[in-house]
Amino acid sequence: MAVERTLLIIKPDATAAGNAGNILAMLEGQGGFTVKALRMEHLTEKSAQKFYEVHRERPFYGELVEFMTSGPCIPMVLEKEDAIASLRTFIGATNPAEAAEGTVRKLYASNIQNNAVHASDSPESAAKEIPHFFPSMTAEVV
Ligand code: FUP
Repeated sequence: MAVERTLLIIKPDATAAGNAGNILAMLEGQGGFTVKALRMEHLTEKSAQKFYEVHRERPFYGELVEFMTSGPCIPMVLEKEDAIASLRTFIGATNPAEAAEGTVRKLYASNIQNNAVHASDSPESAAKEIPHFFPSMTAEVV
């Protein structure tokens, strides 16, 4: 299986709750992901709107943008073999009520909106999302 890069965001809820360190330790330790880039950033409305553009017609889009701009978040680029799919499994289902035991969202998410983390859902998403936060980087493993 190929080594890949993916984008993870520790969302404003988990950052404000002081869970960033524990989540990062899980990702690096048990998850075996390598951190290739990481930053803390308070998203502007324009940036959050662009990031979640695929959801702009969904009823929760406005609230999602409001939540994502409510405080600082911590975007990072993670690398590992099969990183994209394996990170999605590692974080658990979007709705924490449906997330498997031991996943990041089971441990740290409050509800379907305040769900602690985001992870790219496909190679196409990773290719767009990595440069959104890290303009000098791509999804290509170098
Ligand atoms: P995911 O890829 O797991 O982040 O989930 P989705 O692409 O389905 O949804 C993107 C984000 O929209 C989720 F992280 C949270 C938010 N969302 C809501 O706020 N309400 C909903 O009913 C569904 C999703």
